Amino acid sequence: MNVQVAIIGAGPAGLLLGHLLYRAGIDAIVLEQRSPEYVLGRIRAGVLEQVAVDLLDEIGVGTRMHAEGLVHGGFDIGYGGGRSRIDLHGLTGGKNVMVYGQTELTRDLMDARAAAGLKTVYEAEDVSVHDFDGEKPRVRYVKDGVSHEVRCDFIAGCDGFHGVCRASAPKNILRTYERVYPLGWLGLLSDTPPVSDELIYIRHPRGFALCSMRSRTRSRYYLQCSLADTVEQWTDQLFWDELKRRLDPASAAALVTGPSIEKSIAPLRSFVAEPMRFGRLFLAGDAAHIVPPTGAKGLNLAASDVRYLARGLSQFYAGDSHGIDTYSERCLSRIWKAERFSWWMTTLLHNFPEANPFDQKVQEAELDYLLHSPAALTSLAENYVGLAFED
Ligand code: RFL
Ligand code: PHB
Repeated sequence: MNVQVAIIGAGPAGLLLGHLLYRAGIDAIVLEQRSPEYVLGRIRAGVLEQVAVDLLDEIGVGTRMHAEGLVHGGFDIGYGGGRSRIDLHGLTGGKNVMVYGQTELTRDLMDARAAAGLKTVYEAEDVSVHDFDGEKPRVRYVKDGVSHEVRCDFIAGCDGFHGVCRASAPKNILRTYERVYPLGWLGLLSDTPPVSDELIYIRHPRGFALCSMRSRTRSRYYLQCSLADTVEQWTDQLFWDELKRRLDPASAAALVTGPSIEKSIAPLRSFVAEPMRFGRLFLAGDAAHIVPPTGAKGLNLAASDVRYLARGLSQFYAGDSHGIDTYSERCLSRIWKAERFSWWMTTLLHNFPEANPFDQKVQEAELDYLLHSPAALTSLAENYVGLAFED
């Protein structure tokens, strides 16, 4: 078959790009190696910046998000047995974030794609990308034992960190930058009311913790854990007991516990691949970069990448290649700032096994400075709600 754009991966980046292109009148196919149920079963991001909210509105997919999502104008930092509120709204001149799960956003995009009759091939096996150094790239895949070939103008690699697109980029051009943190996040989802109306990020000598939510009746909690830990070893009871130890006394007393619906351990990593374009192959989202989840930036970066890519491709079909020629550079300028912020927030709030007493004192001083400096608080808030676009 022939299409203008072949999108590899039906995570948030691929589905969002698919719909942006559809709205721009560009014909695309999405190839995904997993089933829809598997994709929806991955419990991940929860916080959307204004840019992601605006994009969903732009493509007419924001109705349920506005009805069910929770607008947050601040969050708390728990420290030294107390809590300090970061007034995002006040510090940024009126900006907020939207708490709406990645699962729900993905479901909305899947539904919109199906309603528009757009083609998505789930459980596509052995996806491979070819000839993207020329003008007529090809993508091959196998579905139900039958081989297929897609001829296209462009390939969008939205296939996540372990995908095939970055792995197919020429090794002499691809450069990667990486930091792996010696710790993980153990996440637990439960149908219990959140402990607080807003998120709480906690620095504690026993390790970081985060109280988040999906709705007024569904909570998402995280605990810093060792990478050697297993989910089986963390019974629900152990999880709740440990969370209570890391919470301030008032929150610990208010915490409602219950059976977990999901539990998983995620490693923490910072990673950037440069450039993000190889001829007619573009990388977007986790395929090109990873941030540790502390700054809530991963999904938002995926949204900003595909915003640039969709605009660049629309311009290309209107006769102007400037947008795709500057795609990599413009994305990376935003990505590195989010990498810096996510690394900083991770360093500020976690308990690093290799930290010596000096490191710990500096970390405490940094937090103390932050919580008492309007300038530092403004910088935190500006980054958390999302940096403005340059164009
Ligand atoms: P995804 O979601 O990984 O989707 C990639 C898709 O590509 C498919 N795929 C292939 N398809 C075909 N052929 C192949 N060879 C393929 N290889 C892979 C995969 O099956 C998958 O469906 O990447 P995408 O679309 O770039 O989206 C990125 C986000 O998922 C990610 O950045 C966020 O979840 C990160 N993240 C957070 N981001 C936020 O903005 N705010 C948050 O609050 C937030 N919290 C989090 C997070 C990530 C977490 N984990 C688990 C790492 C919290 C956690 C715990
Ligand atoms: C989440 O709700 O899953 C979540 C929220 C904020 C983060 C990371 C994850 O920084």
